[in-house]
Amino acid sequence: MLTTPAPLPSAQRRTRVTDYDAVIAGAAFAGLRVLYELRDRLGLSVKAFEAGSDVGGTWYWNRYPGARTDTESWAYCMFFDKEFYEQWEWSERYPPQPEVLAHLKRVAERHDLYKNIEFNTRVEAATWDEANGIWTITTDHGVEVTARYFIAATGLLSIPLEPPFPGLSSFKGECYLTARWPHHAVTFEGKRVAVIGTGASGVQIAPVIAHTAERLFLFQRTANYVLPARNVPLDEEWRKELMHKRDEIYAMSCKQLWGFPMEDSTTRFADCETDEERRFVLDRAWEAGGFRFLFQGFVDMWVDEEAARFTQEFVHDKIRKLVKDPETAELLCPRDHRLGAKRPPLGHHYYEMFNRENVTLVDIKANAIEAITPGGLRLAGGEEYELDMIVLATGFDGMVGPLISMDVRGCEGETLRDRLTAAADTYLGIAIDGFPNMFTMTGPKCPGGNIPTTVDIIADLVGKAITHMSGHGYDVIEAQPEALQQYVAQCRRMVEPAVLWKDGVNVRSWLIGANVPGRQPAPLFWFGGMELYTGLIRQVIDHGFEGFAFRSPAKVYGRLDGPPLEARGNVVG
Ligand code: NA7
Repeated sequence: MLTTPAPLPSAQRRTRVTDYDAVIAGAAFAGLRVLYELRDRLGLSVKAFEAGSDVGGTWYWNRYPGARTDTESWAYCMFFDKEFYEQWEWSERYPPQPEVLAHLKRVAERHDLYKNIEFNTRVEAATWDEANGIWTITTDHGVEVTARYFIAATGLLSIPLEPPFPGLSSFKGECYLTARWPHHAVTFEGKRVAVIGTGASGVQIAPVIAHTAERLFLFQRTANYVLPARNVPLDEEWRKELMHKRDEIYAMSCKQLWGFPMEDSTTRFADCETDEERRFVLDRAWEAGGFRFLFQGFVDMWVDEEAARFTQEFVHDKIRKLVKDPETAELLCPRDHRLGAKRPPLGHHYYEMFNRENVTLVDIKANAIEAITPGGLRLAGGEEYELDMIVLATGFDGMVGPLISMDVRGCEGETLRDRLTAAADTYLGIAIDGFPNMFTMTGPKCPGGNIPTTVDIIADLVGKAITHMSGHGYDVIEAQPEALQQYVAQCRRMVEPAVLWKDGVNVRSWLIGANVPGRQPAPLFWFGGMELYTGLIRQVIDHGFEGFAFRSPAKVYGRLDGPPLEARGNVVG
């Protein structure tokens, strides 16, 4: 494992120039997968930089109690290593954070990926040199390296939004961001705890806190549709059955709308003649647990007004049955948006939690948090809450944030920051015109849902594109602007008729970037389903990388016609 010296004051910084074929920013699912692709399958020299002290990304930082996947374990994994897939033993239907982290570490160990990763090191900048066809990548330690390819594997949800509450630093108690949960143990016993936010993070952590805290105040601005996860341990028989179905599970994931190995429903709302039949369809999906409710209910629920309304009332009825206090139940019923406008969290006895004596739901929709005070929190209406701890589960600058957190400069000095804040657009989620030889592993408009499936497909395409370049003697690959625009238009066309777009803007859905102050909402994902996307990728590859342009700059530095510079010990002081 390589280590980085402590940063020097800028005046004393020594610049160490090394050359790699590819530099990767990030070492989680995407970074590890693409590192394997480029180093082991293509034989390139690759360097990865990772801000954390170990692999994992989201699963490294979001180590809050209760954190676990919302995807079933048998699909939330590294598919590329079949032998490993068949050996790894998941304990539950939805594995907890430490298990996902262990899975990623084991993959990195098995393939000796650690030796190519420099930890505690953040990529700060990347600058394209058109004349020489190279990227210069600068880290927060002041180290500069050059590479032909720059791969941003910086994740979707790695940049938390700055909590907007005045007075936060004055708070005298403990304060934690779920997205930056500390490594030391945190106890809730006997404490008065506030959780702010009812997205997936708040919904996961709250029931765990409720278990031991003296009091839990859950501050809710927008009521969410919390679907029952129906988590269970995997018994030996089930596990064995799944372990041998890797190919089948992967193939199913590559077909399903959101990349999950499940059958999509073909039942239309109008197919059912009576409300009883409709309730039967939804009940079956509700009991199946997790995202099955989204995909195994009505196929037209996302676009049919009546289906969406019926589904909304169905969930309201469930909430009223689960939550004993009628006033709390009504507050928990989402009324300002239909299911599908926000990413629904999965609940692990979430609604049942409100039946505990020590839990209070605080509605802040019309009575916002005005300030954090030294002793707690104050609402605009003047109500004060005395607190020992505040947990902030207030969301992320999804997709765009991780990319614009680096100062990336492409052709003619154009910055990725300007480009993506103006329009969160890429070609296939992978490439952007004006930023040659750069690939984004989960760029805006990549397929959403099960990210391990997405990054597997994208890593494969990146590998094939680079192989294609070597075979044809090309030095530079770049998305064609027309192809990007066509792809973006297709993404928009698919979203505009959907509940996500119609209701999502008003309720600040992060899936369309509507939660980031000052940002113009836009679809952040390809919502056309995995089958269409994989078909598109096949077409791109079969047609000689349709939508990409290839060229050779006047002079190319570090051609791949000898051992990589690093192997030759070419370190320039
Ligand atoms: P989310 O889903 O973006 O949820 C953030 C929550 O924080 C949401 O309930 C927000 O309310 C709330 N929030 C944000 N700002 C405020 C302010 N100023 N006042 C009150 N409440 C606020 O983030 P998560 O981390 O839970 O989940 C993100 C993804 O991680 C998830 O979808 C999975 O893919 C994994 P709002 O709804 O905007 O009213």
